[in-house]
Amino acid sequence: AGSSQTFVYPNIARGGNVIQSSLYGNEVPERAIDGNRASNLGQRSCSVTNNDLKPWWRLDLLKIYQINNVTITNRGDCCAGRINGAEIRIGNSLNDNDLCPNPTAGTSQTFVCNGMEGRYVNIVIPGRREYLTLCEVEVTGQPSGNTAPTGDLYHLT
Ligand SMILES: *[C@@H]1O[C@H](CO)[C@@H](O)[C@H](O)[C@H]1NC(C)=O
Ligand SMILES: [Ca+2]
Repeated sequence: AGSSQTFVYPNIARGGNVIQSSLYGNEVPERAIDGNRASNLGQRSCSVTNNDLKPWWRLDLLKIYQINNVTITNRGDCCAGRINGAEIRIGNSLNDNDLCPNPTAGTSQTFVCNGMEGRYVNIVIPGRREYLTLCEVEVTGQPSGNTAPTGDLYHLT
């Protein structure tokens, strides 16, 4: 355990793999799990998709966890409302996931998911064309007793 840890509970997002619906500029999905909450886009710590219909960002925790909290840091220098209506969906596959409370515009917000089980944490903006910007996504949880599904579940249709 690092002594410079900001949070009491380890941030399990740091060890995961990330992918998003598309790439805006150089704002790669890994920036949302770089351990840095800097929220000015110029600080190069935010992920951004293109102006996609239903943009999404997905974290693969590599095994199933019971997830306690998801803390999202929104962009701070502009455009805070773009995250309105975003959903946090947790589950073990792309088609089988459940909703944790919806993010709303603001700086850093914690959503309590109360032990929802899942290998994947999806952040999706349904129903409109939007840029999805995430300056940091932090996740706390414990490994579940269940076995993770195998195979590459990254392919969206
Ligand atoms: C979850 O978030 C709540 C509210 O911010 C906090 O009190 C609690 O310590 C957090 N728990 C974990 C496991 O991160
Ligand atoms: Ca970041």
